[in-house]
Amino acid sequence: MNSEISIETVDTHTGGEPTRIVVGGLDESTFAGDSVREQRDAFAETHDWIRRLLMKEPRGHDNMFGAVLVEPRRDDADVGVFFMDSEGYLDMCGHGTIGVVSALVELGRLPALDSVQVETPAGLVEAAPKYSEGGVETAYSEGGVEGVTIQNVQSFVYDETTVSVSAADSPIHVDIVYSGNFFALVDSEQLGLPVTTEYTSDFVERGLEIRAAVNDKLDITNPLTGESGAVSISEIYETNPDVDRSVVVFGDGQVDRSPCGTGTCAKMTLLHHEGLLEVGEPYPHESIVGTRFEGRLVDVKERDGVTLTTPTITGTARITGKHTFVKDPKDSITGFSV
Ligand code: PYC
Repeated sequence: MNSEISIETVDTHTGGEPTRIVVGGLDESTFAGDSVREQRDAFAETHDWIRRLLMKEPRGHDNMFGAVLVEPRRDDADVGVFFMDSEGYLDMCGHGTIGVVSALVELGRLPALDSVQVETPAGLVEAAPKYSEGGVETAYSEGGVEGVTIQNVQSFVYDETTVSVSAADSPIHVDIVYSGNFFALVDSEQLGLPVTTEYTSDFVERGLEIRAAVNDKLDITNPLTGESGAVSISEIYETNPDVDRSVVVFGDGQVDRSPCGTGTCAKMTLLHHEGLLEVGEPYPHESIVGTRFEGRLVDVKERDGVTLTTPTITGTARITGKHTFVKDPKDSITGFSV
């Protein structure tokens, strides 16, 4: 068969959320840059049709998520990776990083290190795989990776605002938090909806509305980098006596099946800001489908008037398949949504 491409992927899910990881078939010299961020921007400029091909129908679906493995540019990094979704690209992804590190170690493509340094568009993230034999934590095990703990980039509460959304009688309160991506966090009580899958389509509508309203209202500048930014993800959360739950909406209206790694970091950063979470305190966090991450803040410090948290999350990813994606030159369909 004649094909314009031959792209190798390893697919994983982390707490139910997919990551289609591109591990071969792309010529990196065609999207060059001095950092993974620059490589991602070059890819977006010239190879966005590959994102659409892999993320959208008929090869993907509206809730597909992807990661592209690249040579890191930083000397202190072991792996470089950038992330993509149904709409575009995210600077950082927790579930995706857990998926990438688990898959690479499981497949023997990365030595079984205690700690893997991952260069992402948001900065350097540390990933620590955990192994176990018979339920007991061990050093490297043939049995494979049991979980991965990610130490995310430093995170902070950026601002708060109010926006009007169609289903609420009065404007709702939104907290804006950075944790590798800018999040709009909203208490689900304000929308009068419990975080259950019965209301998924309502959450998608509200989540997209909230993101658009905040981005219309605020000009966001990251105080650490001076770069302008925008909210890319809405997180609608429910506070419970046993375990907090959230529904996370991003991309073209996709819903994270995992508790969202960067979303868990954003929520912990907000809770610390409100005096409700101490450094070192475990924070279990549940997704709308009931899967969990265990979060923890490991440090808090002030820099230039900004309170910076260092969040960690632990989750488990499993490999679901390996693919070779092709595109017949006679095939005019390269990715669509319905
Ligand atoms: O796990 O950080 C995450 C994430 C972002 C978007 C989807 N998942």
